[in-house]
Amino acid sequence: MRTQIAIIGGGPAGLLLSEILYLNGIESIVMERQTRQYVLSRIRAGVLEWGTVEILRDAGLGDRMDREGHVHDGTAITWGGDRRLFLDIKKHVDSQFMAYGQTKIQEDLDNALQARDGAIFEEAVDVMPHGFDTDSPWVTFVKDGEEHRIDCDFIAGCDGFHGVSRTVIPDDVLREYQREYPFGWLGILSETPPLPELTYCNSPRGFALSSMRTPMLSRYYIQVPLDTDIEAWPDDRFWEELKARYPNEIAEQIVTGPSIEKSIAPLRSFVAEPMRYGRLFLAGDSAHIVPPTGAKGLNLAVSDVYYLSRALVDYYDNGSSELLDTYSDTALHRVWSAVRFSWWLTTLLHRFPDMGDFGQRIQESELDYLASSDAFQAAVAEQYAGLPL
Ligand code: RFL
Ligand code: PHB
Repeated sequence: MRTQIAIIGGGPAGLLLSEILYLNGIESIVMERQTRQYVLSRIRAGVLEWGTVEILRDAGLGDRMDREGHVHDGTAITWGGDRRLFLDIKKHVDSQFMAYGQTKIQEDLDNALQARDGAIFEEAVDVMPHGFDTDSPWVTFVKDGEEHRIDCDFIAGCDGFHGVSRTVIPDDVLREYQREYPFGWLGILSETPPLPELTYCNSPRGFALSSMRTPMLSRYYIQVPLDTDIEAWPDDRFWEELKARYPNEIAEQIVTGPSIEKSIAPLRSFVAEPMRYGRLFLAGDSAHIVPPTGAKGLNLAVSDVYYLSRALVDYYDNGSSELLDTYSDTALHRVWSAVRFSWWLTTLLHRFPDMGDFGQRIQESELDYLASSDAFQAAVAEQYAGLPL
């Protein structure tokens, strides 16, 4: 087989890239390790920056998002047992964000791919990029026991943190930067009405977050130690701990019910540089991971795809390699900014094992300052909303 762009990974980065390339007359083939059902059922992100909303609209993926997504002017933060700040993004930087689940984006991308009869191999095993340091790269994989080879012009590594693409870049080229946090997030989904605002919570008992998917679907998270056994967290215990972390007035508004999903995710910051090696380009979680506190992971995957698709379109339309050559630097500039913001917000809102009462008071003092300073709020709002592309 032959195509222009071989895309490894059919998550949001891979499928969005394939869609934008298609709209620009560029052919691609996607190779995805998992089954379609598995990919469609993963519960992950919920918050879209406005830049992401516009990129999805431009790719023809805006219809259901605009119907079912919820536009928010800002987000709430609580701390100190009774304090609450509404960080007004609209007021400070004239932007908004959209609450719309990644699960739905994945469905929308899948529907768009099916509608155009786009090329995808699901359950592709042993996917391996080759020859990316030459002008004629190719990818091999096994599907239903049969070996396949796809020759291409470029390879896009959109295969997430545990993918193969990053690992084939030689050790003396690839630099990796990493921080692992000493906790994870225990998340549940429940068919109950959410709090009206996304509400981040700093508490001496640990971080909590109240988020939403639809008016009847809530998403809640609590910080837990890394060695937590999910079996030790039946729903009753989860709700009790969640409410104990929020100020009473907010805890009273939380509507509890049975969970329909429950999972634990570790928190990590990670960046791999460069994001390009020869004709292999990394995009999304294959090149970087942020802790979910800043809601940046999916948004970065989308901005990477924006930069990469723009560069590929310029290459095919105008014969210019300039944007391909600057892709890694351009993408990494935005990545590091989001990595720093996510690290900062994580550090401000979580309970670290060694921080003690002193560390708790320092966090509360910083949050008090945030509440008192329009300038500080504007800076945080600007970063939460997402810097311009
Ligand atoms: P994905 O989604 O991991 O998709 C990669 C795909 O590649 C496949 N794959 C392979 N295919 C072929 N061969 C191989 N060798 C392969 N290895 C892997 C995988 O099966 C998969 O289908 O990466 P992508 O596309 O870069 O997208 C990234 C986002 O999924 C991720 O950044 C976000 O979910 C992060 N995130 C959030 N981001 C936000 O912007 N806003 C949020 O509110 C937000 N909340 C979250 C989050 C992530 C969370 N978890 C579970 C880590 C909340 C949580 C709890
Ligand atoms: C979510 O709704 O899953 C979510 C929202 C905001 C975050 C992280 C996750 O910062």
